[in-house]
Amino acid sequence: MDAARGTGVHAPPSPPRRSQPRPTLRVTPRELRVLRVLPFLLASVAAAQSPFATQVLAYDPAPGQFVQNPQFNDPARALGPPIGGGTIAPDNTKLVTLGGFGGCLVLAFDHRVLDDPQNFMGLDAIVFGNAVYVAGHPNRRFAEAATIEIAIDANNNGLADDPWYVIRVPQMPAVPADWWATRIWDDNTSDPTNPPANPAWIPPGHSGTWQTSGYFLSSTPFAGPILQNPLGLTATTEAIRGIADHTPTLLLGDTNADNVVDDASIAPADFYTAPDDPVTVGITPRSGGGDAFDIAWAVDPATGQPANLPGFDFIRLTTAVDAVDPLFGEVSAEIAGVADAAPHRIRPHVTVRFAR
Ligand SMILES: [Ca+2]
Ligand SMILES: [Ca+2]
Ligand SMILES: [Ca+2]
Ligand SMILES: [Ca+2]
Repeated sequence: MDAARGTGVHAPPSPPRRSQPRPTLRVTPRELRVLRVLPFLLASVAAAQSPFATQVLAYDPAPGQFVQNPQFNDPARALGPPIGGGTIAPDNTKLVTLGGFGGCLVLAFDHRVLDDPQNFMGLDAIVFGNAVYVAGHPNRRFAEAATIEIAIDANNNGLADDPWYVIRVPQMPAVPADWWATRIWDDNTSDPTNPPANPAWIPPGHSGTWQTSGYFLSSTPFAGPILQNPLGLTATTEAIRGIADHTPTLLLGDTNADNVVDDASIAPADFYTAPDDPVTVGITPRSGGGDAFDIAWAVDPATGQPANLPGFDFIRLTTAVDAVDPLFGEVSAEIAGVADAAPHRIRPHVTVRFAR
């Protein structure tokens, strides 16, 4: 910001201009080489316009209470920056529901998201949902888990038809494929053999019998609508990380997670690209919240071995729980956006000390 603008402070009058000899610009051969490539460098920077996902490649929600609701079934709501509601109550104005188990969304960026060691804690991307703390308690959340998978456009055709690698959640088995599961649905709501039991829960475009698949986070702590830290209510370390719709999305400009905006002028592209430390309970100062992950956490689901991806072009988010709560309805992830994390925005654990 230009602090002097509009303050009524006047600059002193300029001295009369005198004709001066034009300075000679001296450049070394090395500097000349840099100047020659500068226009190309600037053009490549201009080509990467958005730190947020820009394209929906697929959207196939599983049955759920919001899948026919236009407020929640438009996948374009996952593009661009999220709209956060804070830690107590979500903002539901910019979300897309994935519905029940196996419902999924595939997004792309206008550039490759890189595994960048310059990023805070090596965290490369952030997924935003509408999770909140239960009564403000950071170890108890209303959270509806979705697994995160990433892929690189290995065959370079612009399509997400390449191998998917799963972001490893600590609770997953050594071979994540062991938790891959399929759920059968049908549109006969009077026959309890296959869900759903409510015709309003059938996603548009589906009829007869069909199925969805995903990694099934079957047991405690994931199954219910309230997700509690397995390390206990006084824990300072997160036992769960690497899933989406787990950490609240803060109000834009709330730099200390107290639901009061501190910096009303910050841009979403700055605020929602600063990752939260996913290992520490609570939200890192100056982060916008959401669930950050390191591309290095991605593994080959068939072997459990690291995928060693240099980056990703596509991200797939899939509801990973299969539960219907009598009060809250089906447990289904909602997504508000995905960000490419910005390097060096946060250094909360680094204290710079000068030698005496
Ligand atoms: Ca990384
Ligand atoms: Ca491809
Ligand atoms: Ca605040
Ligand atoms: Ca955290």
